[in-house]
Amino acid sequence: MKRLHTALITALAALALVSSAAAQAPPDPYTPEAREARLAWFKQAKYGLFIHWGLYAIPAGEWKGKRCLGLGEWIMNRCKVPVKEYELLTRQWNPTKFNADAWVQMAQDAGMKYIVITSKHHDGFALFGSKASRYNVVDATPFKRDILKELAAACQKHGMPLGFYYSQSQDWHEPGGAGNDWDFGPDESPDRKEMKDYEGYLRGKAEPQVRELLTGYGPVALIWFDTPRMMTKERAQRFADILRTLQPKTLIDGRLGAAGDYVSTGDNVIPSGVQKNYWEVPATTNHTWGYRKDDTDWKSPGEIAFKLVDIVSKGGNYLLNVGPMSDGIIPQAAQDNLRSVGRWLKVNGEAVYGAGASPFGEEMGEPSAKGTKDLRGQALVLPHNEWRVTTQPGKLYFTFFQEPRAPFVLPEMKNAIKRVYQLADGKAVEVKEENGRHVLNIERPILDPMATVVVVEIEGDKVEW
Ligand code: FHN
Repeated sequence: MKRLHTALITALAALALVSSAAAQAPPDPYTPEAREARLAWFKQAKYGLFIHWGLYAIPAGEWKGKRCLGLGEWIMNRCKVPVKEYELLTRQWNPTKFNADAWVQMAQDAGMKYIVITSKHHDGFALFGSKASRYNVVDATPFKRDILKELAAACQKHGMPLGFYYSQSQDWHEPGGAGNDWDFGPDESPDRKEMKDYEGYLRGKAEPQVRELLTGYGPVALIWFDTPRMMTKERAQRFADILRTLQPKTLIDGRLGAAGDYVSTGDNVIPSGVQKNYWEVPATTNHTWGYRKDDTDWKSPGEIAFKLVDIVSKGGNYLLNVGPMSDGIIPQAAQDNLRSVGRWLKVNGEAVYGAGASPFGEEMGEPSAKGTKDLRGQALVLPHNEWRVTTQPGKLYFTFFQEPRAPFVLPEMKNAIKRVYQLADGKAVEVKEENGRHVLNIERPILDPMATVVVVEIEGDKVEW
């Protein structure tokens, strides 16, 4: 009896130990619940500013007096500039007009809710002081200022989440990094054997630099990995583990090479319909990411507003890029266009921030009657761009990009309608019932020719059919 009693006490003590250890252990960042919690701010934010900035802003699309076609930040690759030559750009890096506060202020004026900046792009040059490689803004340039430190401080001051783009695979500066075949030969043999000391590069530069980003710059909202060449599951997992250990709340984008927290679509690729998973589209304001002096074909505020609402109505986030010039100034035309959208968002933001996807879908387009497939092999959808729907509990936001037909017949739903009004001025919109359908009489000319939001308040949280 006494033995049984002792055994019971020992078992209870062990149980208490285990449960107190469990209470103290940090929550497992790999659970679906932890992922969902990490994504809460992202789901709310919807619209972010991408910044591609680096040495490539100096040549700005031209090498030795010749235009070098392609993306501005790819100039080293496109014109096969040897490392030793490209490195010399560091001597010219002196962006005296760089002002982190002004950038964050611009993002805020634009209505953007997070910022992601290139901490190191494919050219291998780091915009932050790094012990892992001296090829960085502090150690290799006359400017010496840590761009990311200043931006992180400004973001903290303005309450703006900040994330870092990091090119984990391609590094054209390093013999072991992927992508530089003009100085260091091909990455892989024709039978796909690795030809470089890629492991050495990952362990000696990329992984330590990601650690530096997660330990020296306060809370990091996300790390935006890109072009996962030779990124095996095991290698990608090493990066994921660094993040989950150092900052378990930091999001991983969709281009690490193993499951991130959300899907990153192709550049400028907006899906044709609602997507279930969390997703984000990285997009340009002209046709390049890094600054090119010859690219002035800017998206208009109307185009940007349409894309933003279109993306939100399909359940995604819009990460829209600017490429600052080498003096630190974001091209004025891009700033102006973004600020115009920001003014629209000031009165219409309810239809965007934290808004859910459309419950309908017919407004987005129709599959080609010929059964044609697009470049990705998906059914080709002929888009309709007149209006989009986003949602909040009990509310449907109809955003019109063209003056709607009058009367405008609402899509079918069982819910009773409580109230209909224009979001920008609160003015009531007349609603009638005809043949069992709700019909709106929206005033003409339309209130805001760029985009007018009409709110339909319904009985119940969600649309019912
Ligand atoms: O090669 C990069 C490119 O320079 C740019 O950074 C974009 C942004 O999504 N990502 C890669 C191409 O998809």
